[in-house]
Amino acid sequence: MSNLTNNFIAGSWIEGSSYVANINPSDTNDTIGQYAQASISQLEDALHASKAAQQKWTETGLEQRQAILMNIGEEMMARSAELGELLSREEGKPLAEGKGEVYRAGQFFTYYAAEVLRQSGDTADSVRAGVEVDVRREAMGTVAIISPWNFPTATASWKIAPALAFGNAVIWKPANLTPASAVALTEIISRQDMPEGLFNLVMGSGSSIGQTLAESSQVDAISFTGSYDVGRQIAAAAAKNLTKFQLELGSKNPLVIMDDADMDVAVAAATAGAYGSTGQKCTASSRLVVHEKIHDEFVDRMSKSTSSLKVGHALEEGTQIGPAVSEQQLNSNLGYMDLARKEGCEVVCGGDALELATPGFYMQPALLTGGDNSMKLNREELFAPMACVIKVADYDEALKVANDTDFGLVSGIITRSLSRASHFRRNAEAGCVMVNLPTAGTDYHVPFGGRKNSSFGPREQGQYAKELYTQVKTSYILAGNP
Ligand code: TAP
Repeated sequence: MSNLTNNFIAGSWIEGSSYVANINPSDTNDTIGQYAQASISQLEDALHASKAAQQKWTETGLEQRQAILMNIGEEMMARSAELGELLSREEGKPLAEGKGEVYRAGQFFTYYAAEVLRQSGDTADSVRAGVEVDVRREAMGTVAIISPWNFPTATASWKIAPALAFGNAVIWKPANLTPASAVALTEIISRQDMPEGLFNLVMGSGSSIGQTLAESSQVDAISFTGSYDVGRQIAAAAAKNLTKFQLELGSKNPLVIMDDADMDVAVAAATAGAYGSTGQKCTASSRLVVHEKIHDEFVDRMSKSTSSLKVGHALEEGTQIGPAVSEQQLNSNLGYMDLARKEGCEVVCGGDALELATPGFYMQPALLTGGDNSMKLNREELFAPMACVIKVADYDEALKVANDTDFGLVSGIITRSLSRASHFRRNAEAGCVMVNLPTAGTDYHVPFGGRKNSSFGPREQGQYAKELYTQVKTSYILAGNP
């Protein structure tokens, strides 16, 4: 077998017990490489090495730690064109999105490089005379990071960067569908002057390596992004060892479009939110909750916008919608199209599989109308380039429909009314709210996360990340003669 790529364990690139092929979803004739699958004993080696390395890392000067994170971030930004192309080749998102993702991932490292130096704690007098109190944060120890394929570099980076910045060792299990991006990031990290074993890449299947990692008593904290079902398994595994954990899971984000909306803003936000990254975004808006007064005009304009999107090979100039990430994902999308028809929706445009010049998992983005919020289509996460319009009579109904979901990651509204926007912002049952913006598109210096079944545990990103990656210690010091 040629083009073998290995895991990075205890400071060395280690051959796998087996290898899996990484196939380009835009062209299934293109095999990107063969990627190592770690054995359970290799995972144990990584866990073992992480312990001593983490101890050394806490003793590493802050400026060195800061410089290492800065180096990683700057290299990623400088190489975003090259690494973005690799990401788009294996994941299928259009080239501009792939490059943008790698650049953003670099920004997570440079942001957390700065956070290394933001050292603060509390001091207080004890209630006992002559005793002082010192409250500070310390690293958790070894952190397990389990990440999905849809943002293979950014999601991992917003976990790895704070984990290292706050003094932890990392064991990273990326998704098996996007190993090339994981290896590219690891290769950059592997060249840094860090203790051997501080950062470990253990590629392998979720059910084997992922599950064993989550169950390990050697892990001090777990950060997981992925599906709701797997998230519950992680939670059960973590609970057995009382391991601290955080979950970012599924979603069913609504975009409300009111009768006073700027129609250009509404169509642009709905198009970007519903179809960007082929709908494979946890922040995608698959429910378009539209006021009846502007329903027909919106559907007409949205139909034109949706039909004009160019579906194509991720690396081809002009492509706006790439393929689904895998055959399984495409079949799931087409299954949801069948369900939409069975449940009584009208297909305004799109929804069919496409055959293009290269064999890939292509589908026309679909716009559906006649939707009801109780339909299975409007209850389950699709992860597809599909959006369903749900007609409502007024703002109160719109808010009710928007909140009527088991999930709560992002909720958006398009309106010119400040009072409606303010009311929506206060009453939307979601972790993130967007006003006159697409539901997708968040920053790196502020918290990110959801409510209900979308998230569990501390928020990610910005300074809030320290809630997962650190633990608080309160010390009492007898300072002098009482
Ligand atoms: P999952 O199937 O849940 O996979 C996520 C990761 O978990 C992968 O690395 C997977 O490994 C691993 N995994 C699978 N089974 C496991 C187990 N039993 N124990 C430990 N790890 C296991 O999700 P996905 O299909 O990759 O991603 C799509 C889902 O992620 C969607 O539901 C989406 O909403 C969610 N997502 C959420 C967010 C946020 S921030 N809320 C962001 C992006 C995606 P393998 O795939 O390699 O087997």
